[in-house]
Amino acid sequence: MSLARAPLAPTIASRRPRGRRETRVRARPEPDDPIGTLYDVPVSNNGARCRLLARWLKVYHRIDVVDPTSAFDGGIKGPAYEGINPQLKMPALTLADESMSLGESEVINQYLLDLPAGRAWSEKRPRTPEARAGGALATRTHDLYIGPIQGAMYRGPMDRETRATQIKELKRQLKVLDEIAGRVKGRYVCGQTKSSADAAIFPTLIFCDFLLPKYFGWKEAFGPNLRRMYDAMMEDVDAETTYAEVLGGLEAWEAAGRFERVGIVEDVADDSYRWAY
Ligand SMILES: N[C@@H](CCC(=O)N[C@@H](CS)C(=O)NCC(=O)O)C(=O)O
Repeated sequence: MSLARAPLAPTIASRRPRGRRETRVRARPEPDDPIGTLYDVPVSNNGARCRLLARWLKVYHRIDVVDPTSAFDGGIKGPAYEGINPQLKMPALTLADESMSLGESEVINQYLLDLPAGRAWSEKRPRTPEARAGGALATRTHDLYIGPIQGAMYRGPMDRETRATQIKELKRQLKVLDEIAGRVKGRYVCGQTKSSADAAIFPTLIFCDFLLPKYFGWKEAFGPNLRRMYDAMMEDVDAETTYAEVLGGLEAWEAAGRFERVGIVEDVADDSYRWAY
C-alpha cells in the first residue's frame, strides 16, 4: 500500500467563485428586533440570572417575560410547557421566530451574549483568560454543586436529615465559591468588571442572604469575597431591580407562611441536627 497521500479534495472555499459566500449565515436579530419570550417568575433565581444579564446588555425590552404558571394549562408541569422545556423548569426562552426554545439559564445567557449586543458588551470587558476561567469556574460550581441543593433553604416537605445534610453541604459549597470569587482582584467575580458570572451567582446569594441567617441561624450567609461582589451589585441599578424582584418573591413566600408550611421552622427547632454555621 502506498503511503503517498492522495491529493486533498478541493475545499469548499477553493471551489467557490471568488467574492461569493458559500454558506449563508442565518441572520442574527437586528438591534431592536424582539428576541423572544422568557418564561419565568420574579422569585426564580435562575430566571433572574437571565433578566439581570438582559438588563446589562440593554436587551431586556426586546424580551417578553411571561409567567408560565398562568400561560400554560398545568403550568410548568403540564404537557404544553413540556414542549418548551422538557425538564419542566424555568426559565426557558422561546425565540421570536419560534425556531427554538432554550432551557437552562446559563445557555440562555450564552445565547444573549452571542447576539450583537452581547458581543459588544463582552468586548468591553477587559478580562484576562485567567479571569474568564475564574468566572466560568464560579458559574459551573454554582450550577453543578449549589443549584441541586439550594432547595433545602425553601422546599418541603423534605426528610429532615436530608435537609440538614444539604444545608451543611451548602455551607461547604459557598466557601468553595467564596474562594473562587477571591482569585482575581476586584469587586466582581472576574475582577474589575461585572460579567455573566456575577449575573449567575448574585440571585442565589439573595436567597442565601435572606434565608440562612433568618431561618437557619447563620451569622453570615457567605464569605468576604462574595460579600464584596454582593455589595457591588447593590450599587448597580439593574442588579437592584433584579434584587427587588427576587426579594419581593421571598417576602411573599414568607407572608404566605411558606417556611412554616414546608417544615423548615419545625426542622430547625430540632436541635439534634446542626443548622447554623
Ligand atoms: N439548571 C436549571 C435549573 C432550573 C430550575 O431549577 N428552575 C427552578 C426555578 S429557579 C424551577 O423551575 N423550579 C420548579 C420545579 O423544579 O418544580 C437552570 O439553570 O435553568
